[in-house]
Amino acid sequence: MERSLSMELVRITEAAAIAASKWMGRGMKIEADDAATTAMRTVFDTIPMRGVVVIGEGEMDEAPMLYIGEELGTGNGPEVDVAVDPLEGTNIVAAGGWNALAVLAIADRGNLLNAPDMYMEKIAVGPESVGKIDINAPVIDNLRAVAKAKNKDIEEVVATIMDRPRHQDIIGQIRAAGARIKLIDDGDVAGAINTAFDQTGVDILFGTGGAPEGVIAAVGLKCLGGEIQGKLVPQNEEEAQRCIDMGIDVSKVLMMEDLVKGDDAIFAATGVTDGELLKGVQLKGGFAESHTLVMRAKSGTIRFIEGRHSLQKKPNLVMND
Ligand code: VTB
Ligand code: MG
Ligand code: MG
Repeated sequence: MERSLSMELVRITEAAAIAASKWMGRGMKIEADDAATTAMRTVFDTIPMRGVVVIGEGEMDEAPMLYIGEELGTGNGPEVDVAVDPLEGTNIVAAGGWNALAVLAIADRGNLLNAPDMYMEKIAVGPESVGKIDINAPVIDNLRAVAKAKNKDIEEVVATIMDRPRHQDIIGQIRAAGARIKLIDDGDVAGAINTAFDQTGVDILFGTGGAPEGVIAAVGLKCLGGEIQGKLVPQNEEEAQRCIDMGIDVSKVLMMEDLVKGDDAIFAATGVTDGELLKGVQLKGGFAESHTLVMRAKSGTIRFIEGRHSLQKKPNLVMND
């Protein structure tokens, strides 16, 4: 995979984030998602690659989604698996909240888990705590392991978890252990990635969110030298059957290599709304500013890229609806 693809991916997530940002706080999550998806597809198809969507936004008849199996790119260049979430946090954008991202990841063909669209229980940490967590261990053991790895008292550890009734038990266990919590409304890709960046103040992610988001976060954490573990949590017979059909044993913990094989992978995310790690898009009258994180697992390079986009020269950036 060419390393120059990294910069091309930045152009894609920038376009999606700028398009979605137009809908911030307007209470219209579907419009925001459509804008991001359309922008993402438009830029993707100018990029020299032979991509196939393995983590996407539904099935073929659910256009305008980037659907699983859709081919992306010009049809020349490297053969890659593509995982997209054009707008990770549609509700966040609708409410003008925190941590919405336009995000995508690519890997060599066949290297991303084709995770079904269902829930995944997750635990994620940054580099210091790699190899020291276990999704099947009690919450307190994982908190102790992270505290030790980071040379902290357990009271200094910050866990992040989505604010959901289904998480009451874990939240109670974190509190009982004496650790602190950052509850988030949505967006566990940002939550997982944030554990690998000191400036976010977050040490560990717990909780159940989307399986597709788990695979995308795994690519990010692979680039960062962090770790995520996941377990699929089918909610009914049909979902359980889908796992069986895909040859996935739901009692098995999905480790980094199960989620993304090897290290030929790239992750890019542009902030749509402000977050701990990335500022959101700002529309400044005539231009838009964007903040993007792009990382390559093979080289371990992590870049923060600030973009300034002329809306005079590129009016389509905000007008693709
Ligand atoms: C999860 C999480 C995502 O939406 O899919 C969540 O992984 C949906 O959770 O990051 P609920 O079913 O509890 O609403 C996000 O937060 C945003 O896409
Ligand atoms: Mg989405
Ligand atoms: Mg999402």
